[in-house]
Amino acid sequence: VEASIPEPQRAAWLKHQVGGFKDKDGFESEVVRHVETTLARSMFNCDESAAYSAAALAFRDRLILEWNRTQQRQTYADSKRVYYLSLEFLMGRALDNAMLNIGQKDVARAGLAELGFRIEDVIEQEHDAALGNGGLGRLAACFLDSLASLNYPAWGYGLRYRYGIFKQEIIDGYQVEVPDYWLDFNPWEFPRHDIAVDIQFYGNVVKSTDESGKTIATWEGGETVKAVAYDMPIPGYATSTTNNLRLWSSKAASGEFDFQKFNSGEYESSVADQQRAETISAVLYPNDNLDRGKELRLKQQYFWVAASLYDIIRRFKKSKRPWEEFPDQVAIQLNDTHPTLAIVELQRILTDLEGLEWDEAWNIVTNTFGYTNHTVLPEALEKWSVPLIQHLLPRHLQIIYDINLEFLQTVERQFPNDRDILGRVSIIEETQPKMIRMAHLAIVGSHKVNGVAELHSDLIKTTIFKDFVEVFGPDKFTNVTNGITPRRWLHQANPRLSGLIAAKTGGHEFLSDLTLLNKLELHVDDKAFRKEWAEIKYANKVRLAKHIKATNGVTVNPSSLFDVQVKRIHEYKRQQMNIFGAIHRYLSLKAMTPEERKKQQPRVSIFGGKAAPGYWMAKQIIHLINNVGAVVNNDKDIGDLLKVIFIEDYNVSKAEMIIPASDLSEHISTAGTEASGTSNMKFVLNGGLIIGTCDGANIEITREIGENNIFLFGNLAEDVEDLRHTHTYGKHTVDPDLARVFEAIESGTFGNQEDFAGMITAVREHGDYYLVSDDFRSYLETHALVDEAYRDQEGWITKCITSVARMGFFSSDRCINEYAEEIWNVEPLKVDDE
Ligand code: NBG
Repeated sequence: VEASIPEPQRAAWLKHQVGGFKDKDGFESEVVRHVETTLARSMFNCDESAAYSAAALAFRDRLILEWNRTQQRQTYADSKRVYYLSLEFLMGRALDNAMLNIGQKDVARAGLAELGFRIEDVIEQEHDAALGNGGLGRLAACFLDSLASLNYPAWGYGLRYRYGIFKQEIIDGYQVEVPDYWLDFNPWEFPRHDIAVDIQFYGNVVKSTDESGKTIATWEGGETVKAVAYDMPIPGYATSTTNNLRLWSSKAASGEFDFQKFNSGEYESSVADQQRAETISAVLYPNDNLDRGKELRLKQQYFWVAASLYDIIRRFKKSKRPWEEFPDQVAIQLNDTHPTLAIVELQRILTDLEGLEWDEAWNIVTNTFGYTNHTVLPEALEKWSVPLIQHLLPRHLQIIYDINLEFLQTVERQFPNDRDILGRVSIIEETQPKMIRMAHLAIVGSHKVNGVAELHSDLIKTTIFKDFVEVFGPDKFTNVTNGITPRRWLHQANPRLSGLIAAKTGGHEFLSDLTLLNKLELHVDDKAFRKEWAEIKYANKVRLAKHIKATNGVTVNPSSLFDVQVKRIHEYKRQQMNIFGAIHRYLSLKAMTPEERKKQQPRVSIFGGKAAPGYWMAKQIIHLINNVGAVVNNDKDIGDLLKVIFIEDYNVSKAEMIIPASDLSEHISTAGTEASGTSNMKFVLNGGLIIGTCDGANIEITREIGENNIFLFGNLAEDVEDLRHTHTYGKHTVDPDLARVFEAIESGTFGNQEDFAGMITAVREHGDYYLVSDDFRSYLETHALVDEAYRDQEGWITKCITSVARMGFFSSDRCINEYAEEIWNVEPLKVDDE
């Protein structure tokens, strides 16, 4: 429907168009206006939370105007757009980011001060938007920032979960999950009640023949649920481009509730349909790197994918182009296999609804999609049971079978003498029940498949997707090493360091071109610069120490070496090895004379991260860390020499405080298991060093910053398989130092030994799948090297500065440009260009 204002009335519009605040005064009057009208408060009733709300609304108003201009410009230019489909967007807070990206933080600081508030306190009021689990979700958020900052016409599509990742509380050393209800007040979203799509589930397929004798399949009946759009503006840094993140919320298709039932007294069941529908987008599944195959999760995936495709196609149709031009106008990136049903849904729309021939449709589909793989862990690879898909999406199951049939026929022609390959590459796994391998479907339905770091991209080509390289050739598989946005992870998280770097590199240009950091190497010997560098690190550690005091009640000395491991708790990430190492350190210190102790490097071992609620071993690891802390932190012999801290509820905002305060961070996954890791990049960018395995992006970080600036240890990916074979199930001889640690745990030093039996058994009895014992010695030795290196403070600072100078490669801007050129074939489009 045409809804534009007729020419004669446009003058009135232009006259009254608002522009958003321009300066401090304008900002203040917007804040006061929002406090007094939008929030219905006054200067006698304005706390920090109200000040936050009003400041956020003032910025939101500005953003939405830029948003409108960007959308108008992109519609008018009608060039190719990118759609990033992700079930997770771990955005964190928006206000600070908005202020910095549009360059108005100083204005806001001064304005808020005049109105009686400290900007830092106001920023702290915001609840994190935590619609993700870990690295995968945060990567999507960094990508949105880069896409907007580089002026790419791009949209994110996701789900508007009512509950994001749970809030973690630590009670008596145990993790307790508390729901994260974050939508109470969210000024950053715009409900679009006019943009609603009906989504179908269940029902059955009816076949008929048309006049020409062609079979027509129609999907009929079943349940309908409404998808309502909520938009979040994504401001680019130092540009007018403000892109859109569209999140779908589920509602009952037929109004609020069933009035007939209500009137006839069936009050409860009258709301049941509504609740059933709203359940779809109610909650984020809290598993990281684990697939559980739940029906509701499949419903979420189809609901989101179908609504997004409907929206994308509606936009494409506005330009009245022929279908064959779809891949020239639309690039869709699948963030892991979660949105893979989009491949099937597009094929269904093109053939069943738009009447295209199968081959013509399939050509469009495969040229539209790109698939990013984020893990090789078998337990994380998605499979859906055939009966479940049959039940929920009967027509899609038929199409999947047809896709598979066509695919296997070409493979058979290609390898006529190899019967086994068919079974290995098939989209259907012939188990009981049969399973659909979503990664296989994603590969077959995309024109490019990429891994997220070099080692990972090589591994997928030589292990899990080996046969597909044979089938499609090597060019379909590529690598795009992950990156992070320097805006949030340096400028926002560490403003003083960002300022110092700006002073030495000629302004804040490096935030748009991170390779400019290399200018820092010229100043590595500059005394005053080094001094300020050290002071900034110290101040960041003081800030973290205050947080630890306030939340854990433990006093830590900011002069100690801060040794940090913050990430989701997972056996493959080996937090257990870290805490075993800390126990080893504790036992060694205890065994020393007071004289010997004086020579030791004081350390604070800092942990943080959530365990999936159903991941028993991960919860045991958290429990052990807390119990070790309770013993060590109160041991008078030890004092400042060792503290063990677990920081509750690790999230994006906590990361922004913790990362700038680290001296050493741990990225110690079993080689070959961590696809990339992205916090490793954040820590180095903030002037901290790494202890890590030769895994994921650690390898490329080493190549960029130099082997002398990183503490690598442990077995290599290529040796892991063989090592596992040497482990005898039932009686594995563990490293003697590790055995001493186990003895201490088993003698009850850290509480009831039975609470930790599982962690020990996994190593000693169950084959030590993650090679904790194999790597323990070299881990301890490398930590000894770290202590030695840290004692030489000047040498340490040189390593830190040099590393930061060489981190330019890890900007998500570089990463997004690679996707744009090698996978999407899209060009930037500046809002102000005519
Ligand atoms: C995660 C990997 C990380 C990687 C992020 C982003 C999944 C399935 N994978 O190593 O474990 O950094 O993806 O690519 O969450």
